[in-house]
Order: sequence, then C-alpha cells, then structure tokens
Amino acid sequence: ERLPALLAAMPKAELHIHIEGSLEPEMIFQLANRNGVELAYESVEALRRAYAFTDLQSFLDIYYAGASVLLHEQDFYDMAWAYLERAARDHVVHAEIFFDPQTHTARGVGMEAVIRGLHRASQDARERLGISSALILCFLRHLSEEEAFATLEEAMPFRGQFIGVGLDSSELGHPPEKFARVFARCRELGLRLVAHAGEEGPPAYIWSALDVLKVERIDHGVQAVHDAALMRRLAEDRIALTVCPLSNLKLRVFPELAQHNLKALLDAGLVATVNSDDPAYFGGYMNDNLVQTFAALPQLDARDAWQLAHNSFEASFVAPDVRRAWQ
Ligand code: ES4
Ligand code: ZN
Repeated sequence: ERLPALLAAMPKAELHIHIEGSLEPEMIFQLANRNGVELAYESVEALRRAYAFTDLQSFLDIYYAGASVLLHEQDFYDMAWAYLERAARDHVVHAEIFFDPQTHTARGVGMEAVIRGLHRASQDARERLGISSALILCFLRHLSEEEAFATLEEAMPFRGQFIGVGLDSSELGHPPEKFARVFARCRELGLRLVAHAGEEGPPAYIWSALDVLKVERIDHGVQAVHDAALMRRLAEDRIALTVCPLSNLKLRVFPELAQHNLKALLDAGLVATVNSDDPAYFGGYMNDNLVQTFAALPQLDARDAWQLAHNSFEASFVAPDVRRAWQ
C-alpha cells in the first residue's frame, strides 16, 4: 500500500455519500427488530452475501430493500450519527450528504421524520465531533418529474434544513432533461444543484446535466473521458466530479480498480474528488476508497493526494471564507 498514513490523516471533505447507503447490515437488522419490519434475509451474514452486484440496478434493488427498516425520526438520526462518527475517524471535516426522501415517503414515512432526524444528527455532530455537514435532497430519476415536484413541495417547510438538490437512482433511460422544469424551479429557490451523470450513462447525459439542469457538480462523471470536448468544458468551468472508486468497482463500471481513470481525470486538470457513495454496500468508507485506489494505481503520488483533498474543499458548497481556512 502507498501513502496510507498521509491519505488517512489529511483533512478532507466528502461530497458524495447517500446516507441510506451508510446503513450497515447490523443496523438494518437492529432497526428491523426495533420497528417490527420483516426482512427477506434471515441473518446479517445472509444479507451481506446478497451484496454481489453486477450493475447499478442490481445494487439499487437491494439498497431500497435495506432502507425499508427506516420508519421514525430516531432511525434517521441513528443512521446519520453512525455515518458522521465513522467519517470523522477518517478525518472528514465536512460532509455533504444525499438523502432520498421518496424512498421513505412512498412507504408512508413523513418528510418531517426524515429531515428532522438527519438534521438533528448533523447539528449534534458539529457540536460533539467537530464535523460540519449539510443535506442534499435527491430526486429519484426512475420516478416522474411530477413526483419530483410533489416531493419538493413537501420538503419546502424544511427549506432551511437542506442546501441543495441532486438526481440519483437508475441512470440509463432517465436522462437529466427529464427533470428540466423541477431543477429550474429549485434554481429559482436558491438551492444548490448537482446530478449523477456519466456513471453508467453516456457523455451526453453529462452535457445535459450541465446545459439543461445547470448543475454545479457532476456526481461520478467518469464516462467524460470518452468525450474530449466535454473534458475541456469540465476543466475550463472547474466543474467538480465526485468520483467513487469502490462503487465503480463493485458496480462493474471498471472491471478492476487498476483500470480506474481517476489519474487521467486529475492529469487533465479536472476538479476530481474521491468519495464513498454507499460505503456499507461497497466495502469502504472515505479512507478505504483513497487507500485502495492509490494501491491499485501506482501513478498516483503525494501531490495527487494533496490535490484530491484540496479539490474536495474547492468543490464543496461551504462559503469561500470558511473554505479558505481549510484549503
Ligand atoms: C447510487 Cl451508486 C448510485 N448511483 C445512482 N444512484 C444511487 N443511489 C444510491 N447510490
Ligand atoms: Zn451516488
């Protein structure tokens, strides 16, 4: 392994973490018992054995099943607190956390339980762990734009408790432009905008995330290397990519970590960052992603490590004056 001490100790921001993807199998069973929810798996081990993904959809099916144990405000609090405690150990000093309200409201869970639980954990973590965090509400792209509008409406009483919106779930067949109107509305509301694009989908989805949705960061974006003009656009406009190497490995975006294009993205001058995506499902938190990727890609050096940490702060939605103190 290379540079593990530097990678672990350097202060960093995490910008691509789905909080429902931080639910460890042990906590899924604990919450299932607490809430009387029936699971399709008989043990923690049986559940973990089911984590053998072949693509994004095969993961999403089990990820939504895992989230079915979340019912009450305290469940959302416990999940977020566990993540923030774990992230702080990796010297993550700031996290921008995705949540998928539609996964919960569709089961009859109130928007207030979701947002209040997550927000209370964020506040407690700032006080007790010294880690800052903010919430980003994600629309599920396999659902309709009308449903996204209804979700935005339901979340508006809690407008002060999230900083932006994102777009996640099944990418292929659900291009960004499907959500043009709701993103335009979010922009008017002063929300920060991001979207998953170019994880499994083509460079055209990254172009439309930028030009139609007007997002400020691209989540994943690794397919951009197939389009030279897009690479220039991302570099020139300093549009960050929130790359998730272990996710890409487990969902077979790259057959081996050694084939990951993180080094190429950095060498092209892109604002690439490393993140954990769904750490409980993909086998690693922030520092596991960094350490394993540096081990697999010997061209990555100490300057790249510093650049990744620097990029994570530059790409964050923290106010520039606060950010400069970290950078
Ligand atoms: C996700 Cl890896 C990934 N891609 C798209 N949507 C997601 N939701 C949770 N993890
Ligand atoms: Zn993601």
